[in-house]
Parts: sequence; C-alpha cells; structure tokens
Amino acid sequence: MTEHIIDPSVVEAENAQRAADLNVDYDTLGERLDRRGISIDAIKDKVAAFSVAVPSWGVGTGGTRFARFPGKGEPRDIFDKIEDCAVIAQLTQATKTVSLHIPWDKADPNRLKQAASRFNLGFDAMNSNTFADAAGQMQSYKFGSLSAADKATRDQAIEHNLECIEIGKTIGSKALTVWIGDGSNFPGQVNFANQFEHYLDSMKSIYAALPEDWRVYTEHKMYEPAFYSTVVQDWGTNYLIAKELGDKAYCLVDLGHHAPNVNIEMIVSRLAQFGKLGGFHFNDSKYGDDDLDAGSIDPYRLFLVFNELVDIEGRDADFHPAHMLDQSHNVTDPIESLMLSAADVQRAYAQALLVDRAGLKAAQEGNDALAATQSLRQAYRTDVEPILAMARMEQGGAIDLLATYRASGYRAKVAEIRPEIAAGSSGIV
Ligand SMILES: [Mn+2]
Repeated sequence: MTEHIIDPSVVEAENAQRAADLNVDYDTLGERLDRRGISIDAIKDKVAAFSVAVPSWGVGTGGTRFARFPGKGEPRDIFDKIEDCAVIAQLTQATKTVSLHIPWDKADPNRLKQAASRFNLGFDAMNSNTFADAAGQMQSYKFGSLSAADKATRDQAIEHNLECIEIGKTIGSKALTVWIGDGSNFPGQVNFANQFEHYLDSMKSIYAALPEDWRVYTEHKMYEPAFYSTVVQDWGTNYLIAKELGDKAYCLVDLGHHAPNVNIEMIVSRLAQFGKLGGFHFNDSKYGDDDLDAGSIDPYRLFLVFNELVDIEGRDADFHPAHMLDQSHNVTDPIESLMLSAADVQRAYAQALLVDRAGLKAAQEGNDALAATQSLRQAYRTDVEPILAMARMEQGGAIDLLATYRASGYRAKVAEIRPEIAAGSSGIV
C-alpha cells in the first residue's frame, strides 16, 4: 500500500471546499469543448496518465555562482529528498518518478529502492556528474572529463558513468543522461576535433555497457561553464552523437540550453522526424540558462513544444519521450515550485491536445496563415485548469496545490526535524 506523507484527511478537507465549484467549472468547459467536437473526459484521461519526473536535486534550494540561500527544512540526504518528492507526487499526481544524480544521491541501491517503493515512486533516468570533482577522486575534471586531453581522466569519467548504470540497474532505471561541462574558455585552448573525438570514444565505451532495454540521453548546452566553446553545444552536435553511437542513443532537449529566441519547437520537430528525440528537461528562461520554473516566463513556447509533441504522437504511437523538470529554486519553496511546474507542463500538454488538427492541416495546405495560427491560439487560450484539477482530485491529489500544501504544514514539520543549513558562498548550478 502506498504511504502518504500528507494526511489524506487534509487533502480531502481542502478538496471538499472546492469540489462543488470544480464540478460546475468542469461541466461548463465540457459543454464548450463538446461544441468543438472534443470530449473533455478523453482529454482528462490523457492528462491523468501524463507524468513528469522530479529531479532529486530540485527539492533543495539551488543557488547561483554568487550565493546560495537555503530554506527551512532542506533535505539532508537522498532519503529526505525522496520524501519531498513523495509530497509532490501525492498532491499533483503528475510526478510518478524521481531522477537521481550520482554521486550526490549515492546510497545503498536496495535502500533507495525500498524508500521509493514506500510511496509508489519509480526511478527515471540516472544522471552522471563529471562536471565537478567528487571527494577523493584521483583525477580532476578542471580541464574536462569525457573529452579531457588526459586519458586517465577520461577513463575515470567513463568508469563513473558505468557505475551510474550499475546503480540504475538495481533500482529499476532504464536510462542514463549524460551532460558534461567540457569545453574551453579561450580561443586556441583546445583543438575542437581532437576534443570531440575523445568525447565520442568515451561515449562509445559507455554505450557498450548499456543494457539492452536502456537508452542513453545526451544533453546539449550552448555555454557555461565553458564560455568560449562547449563540446556538446547544440542540437546539431547532439544529433551527430546520437547517430554515431547507435539505436539506443537519443538527444535530450533542455529548454534553457539554447541561444535566446531560438525556435526550440522546431528543433523538437527535426529531432523527432529523424527518430532521435529522447526527452526533455523542462524549465523556463528570460536571458540564458536561468532554470526558472516551467511556464513562468513564456508559457506559449511551452505550449508550442507540446503542440509538436502531440503532432508526433499522432504519427507515431511508439513515441514516448522522457519528461523531467530541471529547475533551480532560489527564492521559492522548491516543493511549491515543482508542484506548480508539473501542473504547468501538464497544462501545456492539455492545451496542445485541444488543437483542431484537421482544421490546422487544412489551413496549412490552403496557405491560410491566419487560420492556421488561430487554431493554435484558440487551443492555447482555453483555460484547462478544471481538467487538471479534476484529474488530480480523482486520483487523490489536491484541487488547489498551493493552498493544500500550505494547509498541510509540511515545511514547518520538516524544519523541526531537519537542521538548518548555513548559507553558502556558491550554489549548485
Ligand atoms: Mn538539464
């Protein structure tokens, strides 16, 4: 039986205050959608089946290069993090898996499995870390990891990824995500071709150790921490990697890892068309890789990404990209941010499901630009909140995420148990 961290009676009491209004709103929206030939229940069922993974590191306060300001009741270890993830899952009913970062979350794999199964949580992709030095490691990643000039450093980075796969096998993960910070800070510092060749050779060794039913996701990022050149800098290089490695290799798109104003939804379409779109890291940004909450800055872009995903789903029934939130929470309670972000990702999906695909196709083929774009805007402008709230309520989640979480007093309770952490001079990125 699934254990609940928030007493279900709290959720029920909060929902009881809002259920009557929700039923009216749901029926009203149902009638409106019915006029457009859309079954609200069918949309709700798809929304209910949708899940986005929570990254273990997301439940702690992030930080910037300048400072980190920890909140109250910060998780002390991976087991506290799993409990915070369980709260998010209980209230949203939209985050059924947790994604681990090694070595940050290193623990006895059997204990990890037990801890997650108490709350009926599964494990999403494993994330390796060769962008920072772990305590006691022999070689430093200061000048690179999988693409380092030094062979002993590359071997150590490969070995670390193999260890991530081993842990993942025990806890039931089915994928490895690799993001490296390798690159250079000065023109001439590295030879681009040699560096990329080292990277590909290292990735081939990792790929060879993947179990049959696993995938490897490589994640591109334009810049940072390397500020002149980055080895895996864009979707073009990422596609080359996935092609070079083989059928189990896919590209991962992090919404924040692109130049400003880049047409990300088009990248999504291109990668999917050639069978190499593996999944997403959802977040939002204003200027760069800001790791702000998904849908908080440009919700229309998030919708446009999901518009492509629904289009691809319609053409390929076997299309199952991995979804994960990848955010850094500096000024909010991470649990609150992650709950609302999960709901916003669901919202974009629900809105994309409302697009009149036949009408859109006819407008496109008839070169009616305005009718085509209007069919997207009509879907985007529909307030789908009653669909999301109904999907949550029916599964035991909260109609009002924020109000219910705050009424539960969870943060104050864990603050009593978990000791306060001193503010640091720099944070995780
Ligand atoms: Mn990411």
